[in-house]
Parts: sequence; structure tokens; C-alpha cells
Amino acid sequence: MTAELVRASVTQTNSTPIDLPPSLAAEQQGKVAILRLNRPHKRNALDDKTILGIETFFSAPPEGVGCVLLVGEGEHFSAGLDLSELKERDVAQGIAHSSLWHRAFEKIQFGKAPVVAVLHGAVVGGGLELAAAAHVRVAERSAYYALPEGSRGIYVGGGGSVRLPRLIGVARMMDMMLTGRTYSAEEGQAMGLTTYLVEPGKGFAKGLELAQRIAANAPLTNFAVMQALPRIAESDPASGYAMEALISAIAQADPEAKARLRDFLEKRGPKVTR
Ligand code: 1HE
Repeated sequence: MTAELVRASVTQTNSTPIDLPPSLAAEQQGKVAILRLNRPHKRNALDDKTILGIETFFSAPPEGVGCVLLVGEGEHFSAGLDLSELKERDVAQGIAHSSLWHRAFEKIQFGKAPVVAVLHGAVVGGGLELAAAAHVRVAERSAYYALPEGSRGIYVGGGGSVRLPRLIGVARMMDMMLTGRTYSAEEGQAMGLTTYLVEPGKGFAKGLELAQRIAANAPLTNFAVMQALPRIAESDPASGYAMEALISAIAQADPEAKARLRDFLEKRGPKVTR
């Protein structure tokens, strides 16, 4: 893959306004798109329309967007699956439903721009699965995490069995599902579920700051981090080294990389700070 081809897939965007359901609200601040779960009266429970809206949004983020900030309106990030839509589903419909979530969250994880999720209040069930698809997670101290599927007689369906063990380990996920255990924001931070922990009400500002920093990176670096890193981490070491060599060669050959290196060497580029 040439640098031009990679750049084209990074920057290809949709210039037409995206049609979102009322349960989602999008705005843009510079290169950062803010996607808000906007169903606070239902604690941002994720119904089919919302999941389809998430798929639509992440399939074609607005033009010029270099990072997406995902936040929840109201007192909670998300109460997970909208349980009211679950009662009448048969097996085939259940498979289709889970596949829809997989497709939508795949668009988040392997989409066009990195995603920073800001977590507060309940981050439970499918809400936690949604958060797990993001690239950087910021928790406010009010956040708590649970997988109440066990007590509802159901199972995770939004990719949780794949993503969560990679974040917190199979044993913790088993514990959460079998015993209904809830983890606090501090525990989530200690176990690596989140990488930033801030005071209540400070998550948005922190998330936006991080998103702006991410959006200022070279697009090819962000592409490599999103698309190559997780795949390299899952591959056997020999394939991983080979893929890493290719990706690093592609990235460093890009004019953007050359310009940034020149900036540093000519004393214009930023230094690493504590
Ligand atoms: C909902 C949902 C929901 C709230 N589906 N309607 N998720 C759960 O098992 C979590 C269920 N929810 C809760 O435990 C609590 O609602 C919360 C701890 C998140 C918040 O409590 P609270 O006191 O702030 O709110 P509330 O009074 O419980 O709920 C307010 C309204 O939201 C109420 O509706 P209303 O019409 O009576 O006002 C609730 O019914 C509604 N609501 N959560 C539908 N989840 C891909 S598979 C994923 C599998 C899962 O995600 S399973 C986990 C599901």
C-alpha cells in the first residue's frame, strides 16, 4: 500500500450532513467531532436506532475530523442495551441484533478517526461494550462499571467478549458477569479500563484536550496506531515485526513526517515535556 493510498483512506470523508436519530447529537469543534448519546431520560439506553446512528456516524465522520469525542448526556454514560426492545426477539433476530452492534462498533474501532470516550455514572452492559470500542477512555470519578447481563438472563452481544478480556482480563469479566460485581472509577483506572481519571464534571474538558491533541497528529500515524497496532499486537511476533517494519517505513516516508522531523531539527518542533 503506498502512502498516497493510505492517506486517501484516512482523509476520505463525507461532506453531506449526517442524518442521526434524536438519541444522538453531533457537533464539531475544529478537527474534533463530538458525538453525544442524547437520551438521558432513558439513561442513554442503546436502542436499534441509536446503534444504527452510531454506525452511520462512524462510517463517514464529518469532513476534516481528526478525532471523535464520545460523551453521554445526563447523569450516566449509558445504561446499555435498551431492554424494552429485547422482549420479543427470537434466536435469528438475536443474532442479527448482535451482528448489528458488532458492525457499528467495528466502525468505531477501525474507523477513520481515533475516538476518545468520556465515561461518567453508569457505564454498564452494552454501554461498557461501547466504551471498550473507543481508543482512549477518560473516567470521571462518578463512573462505575458492571455487566448486569447475568442477572437479566442474557449475554453480552456488542463485542464485549472480545474487547473486554483484552482490557481487563477474562477473570475480571467472568467475575463481573457471574456475580454482578460493580467496579468503581478508581478500580477501572487501576485495572487499565481507563487511562485518565478526573473529577466529576471535568471529563469533557479533559477529553476535548486529548482529542485536539490526537487530531493534530499526522493522519498516517493515527491510521497506523488504529489499524496496525491492534492487529500487530494480536499476531505472532515474526509477522508483527514484519508488519511493524512496513508500517514504520510507510509512515516515515510521508511528506508530513519529513516536515515534522525537519521542524524539530530546525528548532521549530515541540520538545517532549514532563
Ligand atoms: C432503561 C434502561 C435500559 C434505564 N433499557 N430502559 N442494562 C441494565 O441492565 C441497566 C438497567 N438500568 C439501570 O440499572 C438503571 O436505570 C441505571 C443504574 C442505569 C440508572 O438508574 P436511575 O435510577 O438513574 O434511572 P432509572 O429510574 O432506573 O431509569 C430511568 C428510565 O430509564 C426508566 O424509564 P421510565 O420510563 O420508567 O422513566 C428506565 O426504565 C429507563 N432505563 N435503563 C431500557 N437499559 C448488545 S447486548 C448488551 C446487553 C446489555 O447491555 S444488558 C445490560 C442492560
